[in-house]
Amino acid sequence: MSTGRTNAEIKMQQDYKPKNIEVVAQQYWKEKLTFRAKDQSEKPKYYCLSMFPYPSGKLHMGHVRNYTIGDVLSRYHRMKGFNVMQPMGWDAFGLPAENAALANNVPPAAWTYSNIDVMRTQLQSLGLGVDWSREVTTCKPDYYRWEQWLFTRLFQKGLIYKKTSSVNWDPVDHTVLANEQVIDGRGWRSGALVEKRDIPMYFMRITQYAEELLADLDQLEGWPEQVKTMQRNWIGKSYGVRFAFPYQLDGKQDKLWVYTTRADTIMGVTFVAVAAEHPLATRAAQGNPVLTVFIEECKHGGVAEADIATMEKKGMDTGLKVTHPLTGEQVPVWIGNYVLMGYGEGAVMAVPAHDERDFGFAKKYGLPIKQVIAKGRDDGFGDGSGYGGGTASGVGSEDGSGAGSGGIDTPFAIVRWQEWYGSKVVGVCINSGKYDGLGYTSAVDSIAADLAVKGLGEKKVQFRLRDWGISRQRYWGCPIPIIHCVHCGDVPVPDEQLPVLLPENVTITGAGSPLAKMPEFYETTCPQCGGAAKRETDTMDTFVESSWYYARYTSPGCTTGMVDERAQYWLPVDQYVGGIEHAILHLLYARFFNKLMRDEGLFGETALTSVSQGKEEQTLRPKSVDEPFTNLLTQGMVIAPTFFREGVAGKKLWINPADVDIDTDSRGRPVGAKLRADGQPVVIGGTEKMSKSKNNGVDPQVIIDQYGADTARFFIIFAAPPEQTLEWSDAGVEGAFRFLRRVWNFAYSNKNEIGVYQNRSKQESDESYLKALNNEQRDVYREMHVALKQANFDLQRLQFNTVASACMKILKALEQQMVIVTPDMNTKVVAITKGFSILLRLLSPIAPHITQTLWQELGYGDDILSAPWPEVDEAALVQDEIDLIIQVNGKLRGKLRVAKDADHAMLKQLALTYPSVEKLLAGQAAKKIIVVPGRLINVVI
Ligand code: ANZ
Ligand code: ZN
Repeated sequence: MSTGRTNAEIKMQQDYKPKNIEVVAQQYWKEKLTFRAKDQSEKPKYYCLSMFPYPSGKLHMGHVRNYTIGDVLSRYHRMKGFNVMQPMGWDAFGLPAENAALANNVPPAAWTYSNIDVMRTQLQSLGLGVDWSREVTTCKPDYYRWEQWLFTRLFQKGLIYKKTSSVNWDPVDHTVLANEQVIDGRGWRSGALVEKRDIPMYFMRITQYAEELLADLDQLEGWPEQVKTMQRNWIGKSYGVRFAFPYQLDGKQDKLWVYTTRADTIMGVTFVAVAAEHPLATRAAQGNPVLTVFIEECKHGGVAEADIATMEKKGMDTGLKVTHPLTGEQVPVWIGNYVLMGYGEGAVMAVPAHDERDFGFAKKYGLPIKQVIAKGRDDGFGDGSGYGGGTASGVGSEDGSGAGSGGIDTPFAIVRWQEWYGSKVVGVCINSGKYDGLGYTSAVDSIAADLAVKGLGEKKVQFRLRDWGISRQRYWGCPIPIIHCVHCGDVPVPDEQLPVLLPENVTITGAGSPLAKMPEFYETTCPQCGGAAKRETDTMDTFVESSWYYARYTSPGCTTGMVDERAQYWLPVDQYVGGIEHAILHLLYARFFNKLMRDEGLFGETALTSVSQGKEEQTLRPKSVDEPFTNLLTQGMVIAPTFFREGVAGKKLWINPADVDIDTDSRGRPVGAKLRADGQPVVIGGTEKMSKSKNNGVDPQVIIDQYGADTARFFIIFAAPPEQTLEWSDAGVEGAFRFLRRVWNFAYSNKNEIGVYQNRSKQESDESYLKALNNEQRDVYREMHVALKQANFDLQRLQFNTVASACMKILKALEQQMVIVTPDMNTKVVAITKGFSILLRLLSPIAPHITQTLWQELGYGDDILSAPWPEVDEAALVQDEIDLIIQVNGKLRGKLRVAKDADHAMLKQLALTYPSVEKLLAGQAAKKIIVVPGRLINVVI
């Protein structure tokens, strides 16, 4: 551990100057290739991945938090003896580059690459232990080439197919708009009313993996429950009945199919509701202008499911009637805007007594409501407690919360299904003829059987999950490798013609995709017949690139495929760190891609065994990699105060916190704020997520320039546990800096003592010194190890904030150690040298630069990262002496240190001879002596 300096006099900088030392430490890591991960090792592997950034041009605080957390984990595991890999890259395709191109007249490629250069430098200045030799840039052909390769494989397998689908069309700009480019139903640039257009698009058959994507969530023990629930709801498996209402129209017999999860309520149907796009709606609108107008209106609503969930319920009678399959009654057919064409059959049996959407609809339009499920205690939901929450009910929204559930004021038991396929009984049928008295399961069974006899229905499992439309009519994305031939149809681009290169030097006009206007791009020949053919000009959804980058990091430079055999060593990712906003789509798509790649045979089949740290330990691996991310940490948001002034027409002008001075009252609470520039007051808004729109972002670069990366990192880790919201505080940053400066100052004041010890420790054992500690020194030594023990425990459960506070406690203990009066300097030196070495190592994942520098300067060693993780001195934790409180008549009179196992007779004796007790007794005998073991002795006189 010691570098064996011979010169006792250690020269080091007196003041903590983060700028100087951080550059030096970073240079050291760079030269030593410290973070270059080895694809083979005797150590167990630890693949630590943080979600890669979109190269917008500048790091924001959310990035800094994400990457600091990942880096703490990486460095900690490294010191714990793992073979660590922490890569970084760029999610480089996407719309903002096209928007920036329009605004600044630079090609998206040039804009993106220059942003990457800026952000790489910023990331490096944070001191992240990243293996940059594995950098992935998704807009580069060496990456997307393999995405195209996989596309062609999936296309041939039928896992990618073409289908006509609706998009947002801007009739003025003649372009397709992404959902986020539609603002209040209008195009973001043109302001024109957006229309829906049907165009052919490519879809990935993710529904084929729905069952596995759902089932495998159970094996993800290292994922937050909340994220798994959101995924389950998104996949939305439901068990129900598909059945038909027969009808006669235009002299023909036909059937209107519906899907229900509540077949037990079939006798309570009072109308049927169909989606506006349903063929029956179209048919009913023939010659009915009012209905036609209504249908058009419905079609103008958003395409997103979430919009539909929150929309006001609207409907219109079609005038058509269908026959109830069990009662034979005539039932009216309505168009309802809450019915989705893309789900189930695009039609529902409406049971207003027991479905809240139907209920609202029936109330609004005066339709009958017929109760068919008994309410009250026996149904278990009589108090309304069973509504909503936690099931896949309602229409899934992006946050997975479901929609529209919640108690409403109704006399009936409106119940969403709850784990009904388990044992839970939802209610008992009433007013349902032969089904009266049946519970949920038996009612559904017998109703499904009766429908089946008539050939009108059967039980059906259904998923909410839709196939993934990946075509985008955009330029800055991965070209879809398809060639359209009039003779041969859609032909995948052959391997030897990959990649289909995206031209990088283009002019973006905002009207239509540039690719569709470049004959040099789209004119080609058919790979099958050799005739003239046209290349597809759509590109892929950028979620495709982010679905497999984690795998590509394992195989940098691989030119033979998406990955090579190195993937088998590194996968799955041991720890994934990122924002909760990706809880559904990104994580689901990445899980899906993992399964696609596995089924393509890319992860091999061999079971690997490895030797860990010299031990004959067998790391058993599954036959192949089923899931990409073993553990998931979703970090909380970074929030900050907001400030504004009212502008014209009440428009808020947001002011950056950095430009504001805050006035506080005597207790430090803010009472007002002024703009520094003009000294005039500004309004204090709420504390909100750092964002451009509220102008409350703190620029990480400013913090790094002013205080150094270690301070930024320490503050971020200290201020909140990783999963929780972190409130930005300038005072907190100051505090972090002051702490690190104290660490530096402590090192500087004790550099020579520590230096002396480093030389001597080679000859003498520590044991004797530790034994020589006096009581006071021993207490402080123990405090330090108690803090270390807690920190090691907290590291295991990812509570890094308390690790930071343990570092503070240890420094305090060391400072105390220094001022304890003792004639024996040797013990003091050994205590602080060993103690400071613990502090430096514990602190190093959080503040890597200062700790690396001091480790070297004080002669502890060359590279702190290769030092062993500090372990607790368990012996120090055992307290052989304790302090007891001494009371006289219940009043505190002093403290007494005794041997932990002293018996009562001994304790009583000690209490009576305690000076202040002796004085009060004044020679008299005590009436009684009460001993509370481990706590106090009360002398009654
Ligand atoms: C009658 C009923 C009665 C329903 C009741 C629920 C409660 P999940 O569970 O999400 O799969 N539904 C079916 N297709 C629909 C569509 N295209 N658009 C909107 N809603 C649709 O949802 C299944 C339930 O959602 C079905 O069960 C149906 O309403 C409705 F007390 O049928 B139910
Ligand atoms: Zn052809």
